[in-house]
Amino acid sequence: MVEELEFLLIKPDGVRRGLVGEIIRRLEAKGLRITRLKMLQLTRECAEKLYDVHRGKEFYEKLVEFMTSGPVVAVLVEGDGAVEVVRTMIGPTDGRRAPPGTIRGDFSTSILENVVHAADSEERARYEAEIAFDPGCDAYDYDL
Ligand code: 3AN
Repeated sequence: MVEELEFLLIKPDGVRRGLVGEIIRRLEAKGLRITRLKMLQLTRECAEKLYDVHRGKEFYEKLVEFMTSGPVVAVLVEGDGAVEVVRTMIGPTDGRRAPPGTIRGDFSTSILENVVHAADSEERARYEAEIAFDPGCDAYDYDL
């Protein structure tokens, strides 16, 4: 295995349901190093860039709508074989089919609202992290 970088996004349902701490706890407990962390609300343009590979699919519009419906948390981690490790930890796309012990298996019964996103390669992780950590992609409106 080689040292890798992996990008995750805790989706609006994960944030709304108060699962941010639980997900970060699991990543740290596994031994991954968190190197960047940010809460943001994706602009529509940036959500579309993030999901460019799904443009044209029947669920695309619903997906973009959902991903812009509330704040998300962007997480960059590093570790040995991080892409495969994280993809295994989150489980398959459909929460109904994801095995117990995986994040989706433990917290989701939906194929759309499945708590967390993770890049499927290091190259994608870099592409997606550039979007999520770009200040121009953040429409989060909050008062201190
Ligand atoms: P994964 O996130 O497991 O890599 P992808 O890349 O195939 O899955 O899909 C990206 C996101 O699109 C999923 N996380 C999910 O929110 C949504 N999605 C995928 N397939 C469907 C579907 N058939 N119906 C609704 N939403 C879907």
